[in-house]
Amino acid sequence: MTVIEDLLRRILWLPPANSTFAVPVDRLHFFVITVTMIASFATGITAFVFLFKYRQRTKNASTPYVIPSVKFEIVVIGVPLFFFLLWFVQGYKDYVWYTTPPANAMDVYVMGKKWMWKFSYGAEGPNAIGTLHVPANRPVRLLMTSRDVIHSFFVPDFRIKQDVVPGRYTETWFEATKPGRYQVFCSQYCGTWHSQMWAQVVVMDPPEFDKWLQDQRKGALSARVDSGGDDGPGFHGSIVEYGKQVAMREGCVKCHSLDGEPHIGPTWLDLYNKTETLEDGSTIVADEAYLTDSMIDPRGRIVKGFKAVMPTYKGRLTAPDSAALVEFIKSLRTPGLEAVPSKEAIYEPAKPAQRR
Ligand code: HEC
Ligand SMILES: [Cu+2]
Repeated sequence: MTVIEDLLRRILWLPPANSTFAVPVDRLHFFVITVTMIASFATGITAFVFLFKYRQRTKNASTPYVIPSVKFEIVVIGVPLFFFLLWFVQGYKDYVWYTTPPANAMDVYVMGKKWMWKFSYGAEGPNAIGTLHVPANRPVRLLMTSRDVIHSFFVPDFRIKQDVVPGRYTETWFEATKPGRYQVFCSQYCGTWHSQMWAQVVVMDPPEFDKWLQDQRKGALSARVDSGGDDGPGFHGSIVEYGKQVAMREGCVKCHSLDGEPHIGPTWLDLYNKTETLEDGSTIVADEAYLTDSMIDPRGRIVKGFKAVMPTYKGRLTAPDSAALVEFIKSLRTPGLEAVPSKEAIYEPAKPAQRR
């Protein structure tokens, strides 16, 4: 990036440019912005000059009838068209680049779900919630799908944004240029905790990344729990296991048993999809939405036979935490009773699409 580009980036409040793609995207952006700014200034100044120059000088002055020359018409239509075509050609070139992952790209499967991002590195590779580790200066292709509604994977520092759609795979790719941590946002409004649907991309030096991946492959076999540090949820294992940890950490299990015995609160065994009778006599099916609501707003619906003593976890659980808790509750089934088909199992990374 040149000094001028860096200055423009600051003036326009753009995030730092940390992928190979960010530079051409910004260049096009600056080009379009500069041309349109100059053109609108010129138009504004012309308007003011005309306002003065062609003001009504006498009471009965009539407006002259102007017939512009052909040359004038050509310039007025031609110049904007020329710039438009330049933008188009440049934009098209960038677009083709952006939508064509290089053949040597590393594949990572991305799954969006309310309200978390899950990353997996193929069959033997590790899984991670909330943190995507990638090497610097190597292309990475993301094969993305959603488990529920439309989400969108947005990394401002990389200038990539791609919708993530249930029932089909979308892809995008990037090549990060600088080791560091970068914020991922969901940019499709997807429900209560959309604003917290965050993840992090951790860009590592390639040798460091290779070592990390190897360690993770070993660790994935023994479902290792790493306590995380500042790595977000920091668990590179199954989401159910992670949910269990959250339940321990938050003390849910002090009031909820996992073995079918009611305690201070109802048991979590076979709770999922159960028809629950509430205090006012109405019934409700304990689906994902109900389970989530019960954590945010426990006083909203009180289960019959229990006291309203559950504290609210609104603001205390992150979105991935509550999603993982729901998955944990869903996993608690009496042996023999038909298991809830875990959507995790249904989520099978599809074969990588034919490379272009
Ligand atoms: C102080 C005890 C207590 C703690 C701690 C507690 N709960 Fe509860 N919970 C209850 C009680 C009592 C009820 C039943 C009354 C009600 O619906 O509010 C309940 C109800 C629920 C329900 C609805 C159950 C049903 O049968 O419909 C869910 C889901 C739930 N809790 C989840 C959680 C989670 C997740 C945590 C931890 C993050 C948690 N609870 C922590 C006492 C507790
Ligand atoms: Cu989302």
